Amino acid sequence: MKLIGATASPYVRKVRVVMAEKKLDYQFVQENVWADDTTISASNPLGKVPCLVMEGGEAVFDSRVIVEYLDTLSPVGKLIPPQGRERAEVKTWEALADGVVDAAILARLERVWAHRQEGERSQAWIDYQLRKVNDGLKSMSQGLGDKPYCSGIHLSLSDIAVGCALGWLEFRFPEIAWRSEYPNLGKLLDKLMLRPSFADTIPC
Ligand code: GSF
Repeated sequence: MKLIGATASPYVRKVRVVMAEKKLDYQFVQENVWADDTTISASNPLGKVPCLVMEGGEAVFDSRVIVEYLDTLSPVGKLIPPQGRERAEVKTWEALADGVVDAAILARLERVWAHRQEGERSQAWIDYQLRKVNDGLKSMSQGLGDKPYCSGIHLSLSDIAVGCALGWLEFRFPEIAWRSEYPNLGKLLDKLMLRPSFADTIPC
């Protein structure tokens, strides 16, 4: 399997952490999707990473589809419960964590996207997206409470998605003081960082 991605991307990191936790082998091909000469659309017509390219050349995207597929490849370290309420709970945590990142990326692009002129940037839009980030962080913190993991009693995709979202916020939005406001989220990320899967994929 070939994973097309970038080391700064939280969605790509989620896939790489899952690969490592499941002890799966893959080739990591780095692609700058923002470069004018990117060839990502040959694999993913949406022009986004991560994109998993299978042995036969078929492409699988987006990150939620990829991690769901990877979890079926090996019984090692099951990350998504097979059915029912537990499964819906884990997928909702993933949607929440990804949603926080989606909103933060929209806010960031409004500020930094190279093809948007100064007068075209909307502070109201940035504030609107950052409200979602703050509400999402609050909801994550409330959902985690004083439990060791976001859902269930073991590591699951919930923790991986939340850890990737928090790690990316720390990287791109150091001004958001989520660690002081939500110490339980900081504790979770610190615990995740002790795992090689997280330590080896720090956003850069
Ligand atoms: C989001 C992928 C994405 O936006 C997923 O895979 O979960 N829902 C998708 N990837 C970004 C890279 S990053 O900001 O992490 C991307 O490839 N953006 C390029 C573009 O044209 O939006």
